Amino acid sequence: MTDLKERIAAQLTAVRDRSLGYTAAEDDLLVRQHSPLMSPLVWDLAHVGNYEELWVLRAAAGITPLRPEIDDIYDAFKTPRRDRPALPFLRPTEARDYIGGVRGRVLDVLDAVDLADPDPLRRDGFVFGLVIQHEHQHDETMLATLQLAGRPGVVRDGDLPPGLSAGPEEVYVPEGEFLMGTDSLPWAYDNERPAHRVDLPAYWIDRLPVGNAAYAAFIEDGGYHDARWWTPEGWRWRQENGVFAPLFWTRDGGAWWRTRFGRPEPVPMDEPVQHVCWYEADAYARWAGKRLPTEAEWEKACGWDAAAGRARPYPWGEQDPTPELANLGHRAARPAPLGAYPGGASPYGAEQMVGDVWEWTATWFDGYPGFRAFPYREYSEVFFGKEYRVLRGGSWAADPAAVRTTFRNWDYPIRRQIFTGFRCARTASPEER
Ligand code: AVJ
Ligand code: FE
Repeated sequence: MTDLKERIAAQLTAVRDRSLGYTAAEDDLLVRQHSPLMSPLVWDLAHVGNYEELWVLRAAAGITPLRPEIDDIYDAFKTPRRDRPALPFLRPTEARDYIGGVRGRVLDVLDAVDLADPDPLRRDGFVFGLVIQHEHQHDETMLATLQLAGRPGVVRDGDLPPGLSAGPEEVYVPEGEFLMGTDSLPWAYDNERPAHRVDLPAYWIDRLPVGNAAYAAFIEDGGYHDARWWTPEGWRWRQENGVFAPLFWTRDGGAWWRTRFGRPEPVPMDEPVQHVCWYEADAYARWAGKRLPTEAEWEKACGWDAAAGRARPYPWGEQDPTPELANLGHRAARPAPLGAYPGGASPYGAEQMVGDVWEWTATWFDGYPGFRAFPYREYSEVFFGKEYRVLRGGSWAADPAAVRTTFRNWDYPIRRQIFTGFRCARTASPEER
């Protein structure tokens, strides 16, 4: 086997071990719905197998459908999440058998395939990258479900580096063009393409994500009770839902507590805030005298190397993420303290851009100029428009295989169960340029 094939095989195994680990639970936990926002866990599990069957076995390798009668059950567009409990989905044992059977054949296809074949599904193993990233994304979704279920102990609680770095509150990004998106990363999704020049005025962006201490100051300053800081839609959302703090936070006397995977603990004031929706992030930014960065501002601050005239795949460069560079890959069930990754800084000096928490941006999810759907419209194109806001950077529950400078995620502005925080930005004033 070639190096690439070995890497693909190892990644397929690693992501499947994680999926099976997170669903190594009693049947009842897996078939029940824990929130109308989420699928039953065993639906996610068989859905990743069905996706693998559709794309690797049928589309790329032309293999006859194994179980065509279940396709509709696992089509995310046929049944919204809240209605999935009523589907005749495979029960846990059957689901594990099914995805195991698919996986065996996928490995046979991998063995036989020519990764230099110009067919765009096969070239550079694109279709394997597609299913690996897809399964990682569902693992993150399953974790959000397990947290809503209050399930403790699902993620190991590994060590994370201490918050060490000192530096300015904001870093400066001078005016100028940069190259957004990519034409060259072989496993990039359609929505990351094509690379295109974007010219931005000078701006400041927070060196670090907004932390719990700063966010608590917003709450204590009455931020949730002052319509000035909120957009009209955000204010309506806040009032209708009676929200006064991030999801999973409660007040006990003078102290903030949070429930993390079913276990209450004092809110660690040195961690990035997470479980805030776009409206909350946007309101905080206005309160702080700033705004959310646009998606382009976020990407330039993350990866643009002006001296080299090139975008970096990660803020620190080409090297794959390591535990010293970023908090990715489910090392612990939480973001690392602010300032834990000075070595992971971007050329402009922004830290923790990748890992820890997804970061809300000001931008609606849309296609780049010249966008072409590949391999199917329902991955990204059907979500374009003014309904979803772009999230960037990946969380502690994202995997390195599905995070990079150009990687785009998106969600409704009301979503809070996802592992999401934010940082602020502001346009540089003329005197600052
Ligand atoms: C990119 C995370 C918004 O979970 O809906 C999973 C990823 N696409 N299966 C989602 C996805 C198809 C998607 N997000
Ligand atoms: Fe999916």
